[in-house]
Amino acid sequence: MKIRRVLSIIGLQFIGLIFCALSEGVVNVQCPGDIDGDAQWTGAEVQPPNTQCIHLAAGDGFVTMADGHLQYTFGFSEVTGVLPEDVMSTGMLAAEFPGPTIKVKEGSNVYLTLTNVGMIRRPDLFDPHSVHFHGFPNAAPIFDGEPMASLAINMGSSLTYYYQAPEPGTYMYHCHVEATEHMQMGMLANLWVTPLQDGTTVGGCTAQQYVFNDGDGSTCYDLDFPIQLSGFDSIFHDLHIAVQPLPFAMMKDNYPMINGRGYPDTINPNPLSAPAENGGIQSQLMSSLITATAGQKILLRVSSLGTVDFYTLSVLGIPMRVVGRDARILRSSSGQNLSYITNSVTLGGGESYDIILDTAGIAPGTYFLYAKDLNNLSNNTEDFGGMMTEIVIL
Ligand SMILES: [Cu+2]
Repeated sequence: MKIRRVLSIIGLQFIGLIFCALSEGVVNVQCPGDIDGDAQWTGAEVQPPNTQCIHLAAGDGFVTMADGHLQYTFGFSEVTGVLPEDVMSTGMLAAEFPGPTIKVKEGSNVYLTLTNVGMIRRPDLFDPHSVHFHGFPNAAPIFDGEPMASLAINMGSSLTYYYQAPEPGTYMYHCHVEATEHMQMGMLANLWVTPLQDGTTVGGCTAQQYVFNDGDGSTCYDLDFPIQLSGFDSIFHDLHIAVQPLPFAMMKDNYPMINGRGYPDTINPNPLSAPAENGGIQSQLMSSLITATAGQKILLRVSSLGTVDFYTLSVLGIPMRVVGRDARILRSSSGQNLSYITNSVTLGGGESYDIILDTAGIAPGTYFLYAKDLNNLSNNTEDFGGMMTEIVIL
């Protein structure tokens, strides 16, 4: 009894120390030309050419599954534009799922600051976090985010990653600290690099948007949509918030999702309602509803950051042309176009596909994009859900 009391006092002091440390956290943002540290250029601040700044927070939060089940999460949140003194309070319990989409231009100098705001609902955890650009050609391993070969960021600390964006395509990013746990808990997001060819007319592409520097307009598109696949194992998440041992070897996803939601939440065009446990912060911002006018070319930027399963995706009624894979254009070494039409693609974790749906000649109506493995079309025990969304052709 005595020992338990001593331990609980030590525990309380420890938690107190953590919160003192967090409130004293100094947020340092490196962004050339930005004087007030909000990672934006306003007033007299001058943006250097080809420079992009981003500020993310890493912490915890809550999301709601399509059947109403609440899940505790870790995640990234957007704090670009927030003054340094407000970043800790803004980022706490604000984890988004998926995290904010990063869209950068080929050739840009990118300064990404990550601030670890701590896990407020698990104050016993003092996990660092990192940003890992998956499949991305980093010039130096120091900014790779893989914690054994580079840096990870402790609670109350910030680090500015620097990247040049040399290769256009569809990438993804995630935290690489204790990756199985932190990725399963929701530290996942989309990362896109747009090509220098954008803004020019090549091969009659009036939209002037391309997946790659194709030289012939063959990867031209009118609209692009994120399709990020992942799954939650609700037992793992429930044990996490209950401060219980985590059964890594038993991990089994029972909530398959697109962009952090199961059907029919995928077709809700708005952010989902904020869970009360988040204090009114919306955490599932990304809709997967795809709307286009007949004749437009839709680019699906498909990526998987599932930690358990492979997923097979299909679109009914519209041919899927695969033009890129893992952020590389499908071309032979002699320049031959190797794109192909299919009716399904299968992705393991960390893989991406660039798929163009040409809706010329497609009758207006509602089409489905869905996982062909039927066990992924459910929200745990609720049927007709999971990894599915709708494509509305007007
Ligand atoms: Cu992490």
